[in-house]
Amino acid sequence: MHNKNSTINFPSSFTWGVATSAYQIEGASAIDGRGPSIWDTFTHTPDKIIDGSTGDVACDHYHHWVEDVEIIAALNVNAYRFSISWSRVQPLGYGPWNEKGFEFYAKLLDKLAEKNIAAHVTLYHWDLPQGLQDRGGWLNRETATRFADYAAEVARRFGDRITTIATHNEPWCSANLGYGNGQFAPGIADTALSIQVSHHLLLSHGLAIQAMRAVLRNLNSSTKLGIVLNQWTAMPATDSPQDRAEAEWEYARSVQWYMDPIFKLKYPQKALDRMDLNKFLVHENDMNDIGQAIDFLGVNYYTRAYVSTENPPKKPEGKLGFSDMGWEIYPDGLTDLLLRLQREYPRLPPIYITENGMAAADKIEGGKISDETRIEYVRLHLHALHQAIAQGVDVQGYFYWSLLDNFEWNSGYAKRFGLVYVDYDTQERILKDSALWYRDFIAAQMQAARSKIQ
Ligand code: IFM
Repeated sequence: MHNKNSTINFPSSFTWGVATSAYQIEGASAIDGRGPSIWDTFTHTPDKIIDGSTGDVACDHYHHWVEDVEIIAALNVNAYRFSISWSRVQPLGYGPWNEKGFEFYAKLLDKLAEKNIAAHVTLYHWDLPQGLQDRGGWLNRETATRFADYAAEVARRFGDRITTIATHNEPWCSANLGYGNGQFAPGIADTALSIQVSHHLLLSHGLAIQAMRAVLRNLNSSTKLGIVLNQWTAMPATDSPQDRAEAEWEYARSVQWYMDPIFKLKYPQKALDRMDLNKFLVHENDMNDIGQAIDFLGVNYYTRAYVSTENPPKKPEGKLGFSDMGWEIYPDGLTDLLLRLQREYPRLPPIYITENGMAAADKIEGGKISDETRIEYVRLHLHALHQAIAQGVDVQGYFYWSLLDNFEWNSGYAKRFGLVYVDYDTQERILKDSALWYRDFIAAQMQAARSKIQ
């Protein structure tokens, strides 16, 4: 039996990182030519965000980026995952580029390089330029082409200094929360539309990969290209045929819906069978465009789906507790998920765990934030990840979500995911105990790797 208290060693080449996204930390929403995104519009619409807050200032990372990179370096990580705000570099999502916007990311990339921290960039973390939303947003096929133009421009400018570029972060959320239930921007609740949106997001991914490949080839660049998907295992609450069938449907519509087009060039039949497809239009060559070879898959894992057909539905026992988001802490699901991906996708490229972390009701006491539950969460997930690697899954890195407490979408600032506490009144950053633990854990891993080489 695997002992969850034993020391584990990850491969010496392993990537250790922390992650953020533009709208959640940058602030400076109307500075230096940035255009509005759908999240600016959404947060400025009454009753959309639990605490009525916006990302106008957030962690003011736009003005604190030097200090933030110093913090990243102090954590011993060798990688930083962040996203580019599309409307900062192209205010409308089409038309002219904004040089000031590109300058911000150029400075950030230079500073990271100076500190030997690899840059892992996401192009789209949900913040569509409002200019494109005004032309139909992700319901308009044209948006996929505009996205490919933007991707190519980023590759052209930064292809010499980015380690990986992910096209999308969690397209499931853009489609199912942005459209399906309307809890996220642009807030349109229509399930049939969400299916078409998911198709255009996947199409934009494939077109962007092709456009970036052409640019990177010319630059002789070694930047790796991929996508980041949020995934979970779906476990039936009981052994009943109904629960088991429902769990498979959940897995098909959430995980396989994005994986199959990319790695098998088709949508999963099990999902198609139960979906409302009356607004679903796929052009002839779309699946070939989507199914481009990619160099890595980013997996974001937080919890499992616990599926019950009973009324009221059975709830998970939560032996290890629940996070402040109400999500069950279930590390074994990460091992199960990775093993299932390995079994089902022969074309699976190397994986990065691009997000994993938990929200907790952190408090400063005596100048300290004792977030023991978060430390335990990370420790157990690293063990679960190690288990998957030991069974042959090619995982090359782990990024904690998030570096900083930040704007947690429709939950506003009420939920704190950071390793670093942010006092939003003063913008002071304070390392939580989990940050110190992660820093020391990585140092020990690096030390072990060095002594193996000697
Ligand atoms: O904060 C989000 C992030 O933007 C995307 N993945 C999940 C995180 C926690 O909800």
